[in-house]
Amino acid sequence: MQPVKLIFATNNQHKVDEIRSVLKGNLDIVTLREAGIDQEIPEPFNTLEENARTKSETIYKMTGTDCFSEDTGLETEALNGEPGVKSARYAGDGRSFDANIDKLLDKLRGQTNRRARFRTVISLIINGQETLFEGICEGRIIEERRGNNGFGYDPVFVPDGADESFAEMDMSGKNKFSHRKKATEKLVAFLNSL
Ligand code: ITT
Repeated sequence: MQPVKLIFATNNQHKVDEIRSVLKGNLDIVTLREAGIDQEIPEPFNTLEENARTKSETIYKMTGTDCFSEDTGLETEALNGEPGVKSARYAGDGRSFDANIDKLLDKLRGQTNRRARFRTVISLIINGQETLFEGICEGRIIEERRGNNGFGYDPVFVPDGADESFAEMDMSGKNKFSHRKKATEKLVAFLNSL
């Protein structure tokens, strides 16, 4: 069987590495860079779903090739879901992981409710038809950074059932809990059912 070819509409290499680590067999992921597309896709909306859809629709219209994108947010209970859909630019347009974590830790200082979750929404377009998949990882925000692996908010997020932060785990460790892995597995199951 020919591998299914899909463009992954992202400019985030960490996401590509994580999703490739979950995919096995008949799925050939081509990144935007590998497809020769050098474009920042706007994410203007207030929901992960709409932003994911915009990214995949933009690339589908541009290439005519089946594709998917994902939008992920970190949602904290004490801050009414912040940073949520604004996770990448929480501390400003510089998109600095460090500044974003500093802002989050500042806003949660003194808070006893540290509950948080990562939520990933994947938007898949096959033959012009969109399907959404969601993956959630529940956990908590710790008071100080721990670990150097991963990206984004990984140093301050400890998933339920673990003692280590995501940034203290290797990729297979993160995959035991990961929002992105859960959403990707749903995508794979859907493709296998076609
Ligand atoms: P795209 O090109 O795919 O849009 P992006 O980095 O802009 O890449 P998002 O809009 O989904 O991606 O931004 C989500 C931000 O949330 C991202 O920049 C990280 O700061 C953070 N994030 C996403 N997934 C994460 C994960 O698994 N662990 C830690 N932080 C994560």
